[in-house]
Amino acid sequence: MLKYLSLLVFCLLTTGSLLAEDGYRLWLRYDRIANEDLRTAYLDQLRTFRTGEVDTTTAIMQSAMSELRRGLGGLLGESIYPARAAQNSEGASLSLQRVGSDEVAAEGYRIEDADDGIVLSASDDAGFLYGVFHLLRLVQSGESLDGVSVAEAPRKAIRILNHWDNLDGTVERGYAGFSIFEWHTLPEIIDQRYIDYARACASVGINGSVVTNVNANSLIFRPDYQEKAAALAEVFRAYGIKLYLTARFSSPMELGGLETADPLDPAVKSWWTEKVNEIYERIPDFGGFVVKANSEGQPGPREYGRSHAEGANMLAEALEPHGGIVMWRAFVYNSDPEADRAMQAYEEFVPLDGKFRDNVLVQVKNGPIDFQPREPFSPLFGATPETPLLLELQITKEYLGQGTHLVGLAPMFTETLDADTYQDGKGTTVASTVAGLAGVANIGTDRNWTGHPFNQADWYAFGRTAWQPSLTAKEIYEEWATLTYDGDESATNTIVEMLLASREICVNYMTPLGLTHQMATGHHYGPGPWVANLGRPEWNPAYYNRADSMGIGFDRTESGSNALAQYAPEVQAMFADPKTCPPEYLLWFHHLPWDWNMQNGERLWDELCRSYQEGVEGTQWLAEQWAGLEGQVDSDRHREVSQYLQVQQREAAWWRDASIAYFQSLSGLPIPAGVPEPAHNLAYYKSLSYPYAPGIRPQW
Ligand code: BDP
Repeated sequence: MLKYLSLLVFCLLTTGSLLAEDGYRLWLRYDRIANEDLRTAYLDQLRTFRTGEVDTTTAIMQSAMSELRRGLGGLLGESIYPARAAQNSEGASLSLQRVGSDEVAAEGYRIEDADDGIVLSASDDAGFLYGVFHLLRLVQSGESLDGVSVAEAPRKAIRILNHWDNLDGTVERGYAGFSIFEWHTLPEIIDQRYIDYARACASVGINGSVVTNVNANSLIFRPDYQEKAAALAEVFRAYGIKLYLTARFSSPMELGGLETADPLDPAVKSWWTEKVNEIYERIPDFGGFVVKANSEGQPGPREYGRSHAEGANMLAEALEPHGGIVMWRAFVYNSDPEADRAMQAYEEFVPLDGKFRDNVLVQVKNGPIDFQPREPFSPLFGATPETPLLLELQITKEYLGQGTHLVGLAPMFTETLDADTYQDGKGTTVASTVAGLAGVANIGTDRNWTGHPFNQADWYAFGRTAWQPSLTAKEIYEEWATLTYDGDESATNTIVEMLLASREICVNYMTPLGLTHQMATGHHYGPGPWVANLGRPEWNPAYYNRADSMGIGFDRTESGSNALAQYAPEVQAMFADPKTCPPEYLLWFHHLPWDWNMQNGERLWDELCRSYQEGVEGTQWLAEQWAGLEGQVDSDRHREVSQYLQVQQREAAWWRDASIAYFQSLSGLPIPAGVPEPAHNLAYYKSLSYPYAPGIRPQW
């Protein structure tokens, strides 16, 4: 009996870390280091710490010190303590050192292996906090600290999450449960989640959080809601994160009882000024507003014949004395059937360049349309030299299978950031043109925060790219996979390869060769390339694919909408000729006959069909890779991801079959060898409805 019991204990001890892992800790998993030599080496260097002249009583320093103790305590398996309390304070010790901002920039830090131990230097509290997270990351990933020399500072000042969270707890385009912000129980109840959320954000350098939806509700400005927001701001403050709110342009009417929200009306101006003053009384470091105006039914200055600049400036003027900013979204388009939606943001905002106040930033989605699996970069980047821009990325996967598909977004983020706009000569990358990054959060009340366990990697990747846009997707995923799973090097490599390949796989089974916006109505889940009956032309997939019996694609060259002319001449040259246009953008810029000869010698129709098939095969490959990791990653998350991969395989085949069935009904061409016939006829795919996507009310 005793023998079996000890066997059981042995098994539990040896496999313990491969069992129960619910994902709540994200990448901040501070389990004791298994390699004893390594653990002892770290202990020798980090068992004690000295804070010297650094004031550790501020809120941020308290967070930094508590994370340091928690992290090292867990990883080293022993508590760390101040050097002066040590029995023998002679040994090496971690030292914190405050230096001038000429030595280390704001929010930056240095970690060095000096003569008397590891030194963490920073010129401000946030720098120490970020430095602590970096140090923990090194230890957690088993990197030796001998001779360590790290010098980091964020490349972008604004690194902000946009939560599309409603006051009723639902999340617009959220696939991980409900909002983590409990307006019901705030301000009294400070959920541990708020603190852990702030820790996770700070650990990847995120320094701002917009806690309300861009489709805004004026109620957030009522004093009771402000109290609630102030309680969140206090939690965030201790982690270097500023709280921001979305401002509904018509708030002076809805909340203030005014008859207008005209930005030039003195009563409107003073309503906002008072409101802003009120907010700053409660939240002295309030960050400012995000505004979606005159877009998809949201109110805005255009209703009063005023420009976006006049609207933004009115709010900016109220915020300016307090140091607040306005992030005014460029996501605007109208329903003119003749217009090319891809051109509208540029047309609206480029003429306003130079007209915005200094504390206004224009927030631009990565592509000219709307968070598609692939879009070229928005032509606005680099086109407004007088107006600082923010790059808006969607971390939640509205158009990429939502919470159920494994699609790593880092390659998409870096593809945009690295794109050369040529606006100021060669090398004017999107990254170099923007003042910061905003990411639409994918976080909810699910135990693991993001639903699909791999969606955590997108939150991680957003923070890391915002901090340092030159990081490659591979570097980011290596970090994330090492911190998040316990596998050996080959397991980590497999996870990294899966993530790196997954986005292209998704593009292939959803919208290959530059197709875009082919998703079904409303919820954007699943294929609907035939949809042509929606109220506004540019909401219809058929508007984007323009497929008929002759060909497919959207002509954005001179012979078509000429959207291409919005780009610099070098970019135009890259895309203008269908014979040389990179295939991934071909049907974005060109309308071509079905039998068009691709650069690789394939007929366009055949290449299209094969691309869908490649995507489906890619999902099979993902599943095989993951199956091979059984026993190498903890069983809970292994099982969960396996289930999701089955869904993804099934739905990739649905995308392929539905799309091919529809396009074949137009092209009339045979399906090429190697690509299976659709499992059902077109009528079947058209008949499918999908009433389950979050936010959709199931109908009888
Ligand atoms: C679209 C979403 C919609 C958002 C909108 C936006 O479908 O829910 O409100 O973007 O960014 O992609 O404002």
